[in-house]
Amino acid sequence: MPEYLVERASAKRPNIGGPPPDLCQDLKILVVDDSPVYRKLVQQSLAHEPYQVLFAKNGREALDLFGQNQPALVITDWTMPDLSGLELCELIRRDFSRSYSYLILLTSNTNKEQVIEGLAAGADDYLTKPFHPGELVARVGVGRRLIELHRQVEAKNRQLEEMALTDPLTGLHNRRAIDLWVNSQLSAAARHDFSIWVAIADLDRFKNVNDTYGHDAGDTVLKSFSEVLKASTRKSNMCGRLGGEEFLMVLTHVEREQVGIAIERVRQRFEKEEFKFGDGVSRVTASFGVAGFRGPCPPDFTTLLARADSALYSAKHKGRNRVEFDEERIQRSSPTHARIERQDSQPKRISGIL
Ligand code: GH3
Ligand code: MG
Ligand code: MG
Repeated sequence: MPEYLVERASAKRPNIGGPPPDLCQDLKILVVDDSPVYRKLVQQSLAHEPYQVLFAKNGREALDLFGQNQPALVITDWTMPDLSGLELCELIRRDFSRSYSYLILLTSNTNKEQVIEGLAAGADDYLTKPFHPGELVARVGVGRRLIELHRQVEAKNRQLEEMALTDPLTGLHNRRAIDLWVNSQLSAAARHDFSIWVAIADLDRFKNVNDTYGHDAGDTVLKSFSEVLKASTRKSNMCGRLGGEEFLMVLTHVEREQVGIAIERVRQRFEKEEFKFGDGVSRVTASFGVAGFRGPCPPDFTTLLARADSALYSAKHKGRNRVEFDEERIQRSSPTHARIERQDSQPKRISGIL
């Protein structure tokens, strides 16, 4: 068995006053020392602590294990044959900056200048050899508290980031998330030569729903439409709420005909939804405006949106509850793309195409 095998320190002792057990199980400590004696001493010191302990006997092995396991804490010797503990700290800080690990230098060197150098290299703490087992456990405990705080802050940040990109009413992506995604997709579409379509959906005479049945009824309709959208959106595509009763669908890698079919399906599904407001059953419909692009020079998102919006205007103008394509040609980069950019004299009703 390799010497750096993963060892789980004994969990027989009850975890009184410690962190929640699942967090402990999660907490990995990497011990790096070329001396088998010191590896053993550290192992014995942590034997009754509920951590998962990994061992490496040199710096290279430590880096490999670090990459594979992302331990929360590292206890490293200073002087080793390949990488020094100092270099190891520097490399960890440089190459694994996404998540914080607490680094403890274990050194027989008591020279203060070197201690300062070690802390400057990225170590959080140091301990001199020969060490006191209780002190090691206590310092590991300090590191654990700090790492737990880090994890909480990271989780909170992720949550906030998610919230900043989500529409609270429908759980769909909000305008900001849509902007980020579409802009990255527009560049990718130009670089890798695939088509991209945006469709704006606007609920028809939605103000009437609010005015007749109240704002909560309006919200129910918005949520229902978002469910239809989610159910109709493939993984590679995206949908979101632009604001108010306007939604956006983005479809990539498909030709115009398939886009028409997909959006027409959304329109029909929503039209069938029944809402029990007041004494009776109500139905609401939506109108759709679509614009597409394919070629080497992507338009900016605002331009594409404006084209989809003008198609939406046309859908409203022609009686609502329908899908209209913007037929304006943006560019023609090869004959195969001509289908997307075809300029018809009259905008087509999708129901006519189907
Ligand atoms: P059209 O068919 O021309 O689109 O008519 P419309 O009534 O849907 O359009 P209009 O822009 O006149 O009205 C949109 C309404 O959407 C007005 C506003 O009160 C309502 N609205 C916007 N955001 C929300 C929301 O979050 N919840 C609810 N319940 N209503 C909203
Ligand atoms: Mg509107
Ligand atoms: Mg509307």
